[in-house]
Amino acid sequence: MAQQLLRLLLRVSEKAANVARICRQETPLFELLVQEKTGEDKNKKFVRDFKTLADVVIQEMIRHDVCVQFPELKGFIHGEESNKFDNGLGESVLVTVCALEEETATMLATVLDGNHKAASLLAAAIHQDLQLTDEMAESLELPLHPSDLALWIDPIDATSQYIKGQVEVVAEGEICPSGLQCALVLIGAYLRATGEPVIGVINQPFAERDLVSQSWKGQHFWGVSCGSINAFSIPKPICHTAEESLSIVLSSSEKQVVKDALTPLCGGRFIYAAGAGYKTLCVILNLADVYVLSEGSTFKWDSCASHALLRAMGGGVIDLKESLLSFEKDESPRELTYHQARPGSQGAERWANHGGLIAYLDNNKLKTVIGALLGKL
Ligand code: 2IP
Ligand code: CA
Repeated sequence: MAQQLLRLLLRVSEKAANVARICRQETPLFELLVQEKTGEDKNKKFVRDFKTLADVVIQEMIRHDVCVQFPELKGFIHGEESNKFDNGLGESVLVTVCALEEETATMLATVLDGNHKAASLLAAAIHQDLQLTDEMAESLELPLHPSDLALWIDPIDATSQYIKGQVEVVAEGEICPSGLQCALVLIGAYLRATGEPVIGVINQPFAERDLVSQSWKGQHFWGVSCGSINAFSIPKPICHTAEESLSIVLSSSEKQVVKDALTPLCGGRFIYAAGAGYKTLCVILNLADVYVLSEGSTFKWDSCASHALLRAMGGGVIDLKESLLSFEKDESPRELTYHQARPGSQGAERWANHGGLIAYLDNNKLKTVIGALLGKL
């Protein structure tokens, strides 16, 4: 049943976070991560670049571990990355996680241009048997069958922040505008039939740094929304204040016309942060009221996990353009769905959230924001 799936997703998200941390902590991997390959060197190597490989490896590890326990999900686990790597000589290799650590290390060494040290370190992290205890998740019973579900994985959201590795120091309860804290592992499950997001797991590998050892501690969040069951693990109580001014989190690249339309709602005091996943997490943690994005620059894997969490908490993520149209017709806002590719689009664009989005917890605040954007986009 799906409660076992939730527990497994929590475990694999922790393994994924661990791989992300190890790639920054272990010198042979870190050197590859920050190395920029240019010119001839870039074309000769098997690896397009190591940061892509780190993403792919995490995605394939999640796919492998989930399929071992839930074979019915085979073919229904989708992610941001393709696991096919090409070199300039027309050769290609499929990056897969093998049954044995040694086999995975051998496969990785071929894409890492014979770097056995890096390959072994990575394979060890992938095959680690990591446990994660979450009492609330363990006591939950879910009326869902894994064979009705499919997954979207974003192995590392805000990859550029992950590579740059900047450390932002902010007070507790404040939003990080950028830095390692914005990098997240996102795993969302949706219903194959309707595309409704039902289980969300978010793991933040770099949540807190120990000042003495300089090592990072992560944190994770989950939410489940199916039928009458709405459960979530959010450490802080949610307090919906009746404040008049809204706190709105935006991408630093948001359009001026959108900011102008929203200025009366927040006095122009916008909050900017990196990462689509992280901005949505800010709404989940009640650090912001809404995340507004007018562009189609996010994808199903960016929003599925946090959407399930927000639904569990009474909020959601809507398609902005469609919801503006339905608002005019006095209809309810349109929630994003996850099962259908956009007809006529190619590649990743098929899975873009084309109409932009608004992530929200409070319905009234959502309506206020839609009202302010009406006729402005
Ligand atoms: C990206 C990443 C970017 C974000 C974009 C996501 O995912 O999170 O930071 O842009 O929407 O798709 P912005 O920070 O302007 O919101 P990835 O890093 O996985 O490509
Ligand atoms: Ca992403």
